[in-house]
Amino acid sequence: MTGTPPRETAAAPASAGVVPVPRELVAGEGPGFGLRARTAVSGDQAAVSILTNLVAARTHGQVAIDSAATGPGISLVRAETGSPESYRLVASADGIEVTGADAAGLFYGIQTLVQLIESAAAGWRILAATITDAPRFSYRGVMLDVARHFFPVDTVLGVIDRAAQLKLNHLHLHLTDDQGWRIEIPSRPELTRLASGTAIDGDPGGFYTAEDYARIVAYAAARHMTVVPEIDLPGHTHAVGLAYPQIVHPPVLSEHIREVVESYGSTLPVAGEPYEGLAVGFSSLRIGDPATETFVTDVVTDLAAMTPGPYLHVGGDEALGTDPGDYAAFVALASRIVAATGKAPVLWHEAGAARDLHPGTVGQYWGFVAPTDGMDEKARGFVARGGRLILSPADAVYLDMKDSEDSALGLVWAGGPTSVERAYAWEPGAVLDGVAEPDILGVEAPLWTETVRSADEIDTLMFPRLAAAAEAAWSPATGAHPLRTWESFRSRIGALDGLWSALGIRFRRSAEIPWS
Ligand code: TNX
Repeated sequence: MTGTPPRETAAAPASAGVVPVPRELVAGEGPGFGLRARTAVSGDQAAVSILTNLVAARTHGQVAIDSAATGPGISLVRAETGSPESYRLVASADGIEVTGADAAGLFYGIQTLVQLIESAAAGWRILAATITDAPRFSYRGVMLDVARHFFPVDTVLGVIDRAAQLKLNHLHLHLTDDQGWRIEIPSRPELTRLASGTAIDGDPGGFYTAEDYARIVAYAAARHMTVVPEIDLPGHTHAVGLAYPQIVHPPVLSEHIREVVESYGSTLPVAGEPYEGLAVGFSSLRIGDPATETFVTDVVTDLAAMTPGPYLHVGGDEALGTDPGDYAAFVALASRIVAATGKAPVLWHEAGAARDLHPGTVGQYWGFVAPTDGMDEKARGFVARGGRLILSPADAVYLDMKDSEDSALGLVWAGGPTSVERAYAWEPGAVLDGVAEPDILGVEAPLWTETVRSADEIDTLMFPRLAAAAEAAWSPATGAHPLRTWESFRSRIGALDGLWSALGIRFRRSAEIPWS
């Protein structure tokens, strides 16, 4: 640790429920700020309304934040100076001041403030503290797979609220897969008309209209979150074949695929029929066919026009049904098609081995914390071409891994069930040799939904492990901060019980956490 050593100690009460842990936190003296039934507020209007809603929820309607109230209160200020997304919070018995460098910084300061609310004998109070905070990485993501199972818009909005509260700022939507195409593409209406109706195990399908998608994007933006849409190519495209059979190969039913299908107790995919099983890697676009290139251009161009954020993800994972040479040529082509729309292409790490990727293409690493099978080498390929990496180590941050052996929800392929401790105990800077801090764009926790059917099940798998990913994405590196430890994290998470319950999050009370 360089510079001023943080004065916080593990025992300091004001760190109680602050997750992710802030850069610097100094616990104040005394009982903190007592919230009155009507507590005065002043400052930025958008921020006031966010705070008002959160405080009402947290205090079960007992405290109203009110600009017309008098007495000591809360001031919310946008400084318009300082590093992006940073904030400073000073809470004492006399009042509270939250100063954001920008609107996002102020939003994050409010999230911290709400985590400092405690119920005491004398009523609700905010712990005394001085906090100076800024993120480590600019990309802090969560991914929701809406292809294996489809989730209504309101469920997606709930995920945005839950992630934003942990200072995550990107929502990656996995919009297409073998089981369904979930986003209206105006120039290709057959995709949603013919390929969106079903999901895994005969569950209902669905898709987002362009209007639905715009609503998700706007709701996310109001919470300082950028939507990253993913169209998974050239594998994971069985559903495309329901709409455009001429550009998709019949399923490649290798021995491997037969084994995978069998292990899931599913049936084999059949060309032209909706696929309701779990197996992956059997489908592929026909590479080199001009009709395929036109298709990709149409889809990417429409999606880019619908997406204000800078990124567009074109998949590239597990293309076992595609010839390796064709694969390399295709991902390079797809990266150029994305770049031509002005967006930054993002691809899963497999594509990093392709020579002609568009320079600057972002890679998403989903290997293990200790890389196997040359996956790290592929990830380094992006950096060699001027791109940066999003880290999603599967054995740490894959939210769809079972959280315990006996859980009915989730899968186990990434090293078996993932404990909260395993989700926490990894350091982004230590996963890939030869990848330096500036090469890391950020951290993202994906939730694949083969076994997930409802908003409650999403919560059960996301919480509390999403908070571990958020701390890896936001807080200083392990070893560079006294509270960046599992022991501190588990006690801070335990103190969030009241807030998460009040927000309606159906988190699982993992036995690893001292819930309070
Ligand atoms: C691997 S990780 C996949 C997905 C599955 C997931 C299940 C990656 C890029 N692909 O197709 O849903 O495992 O955990």
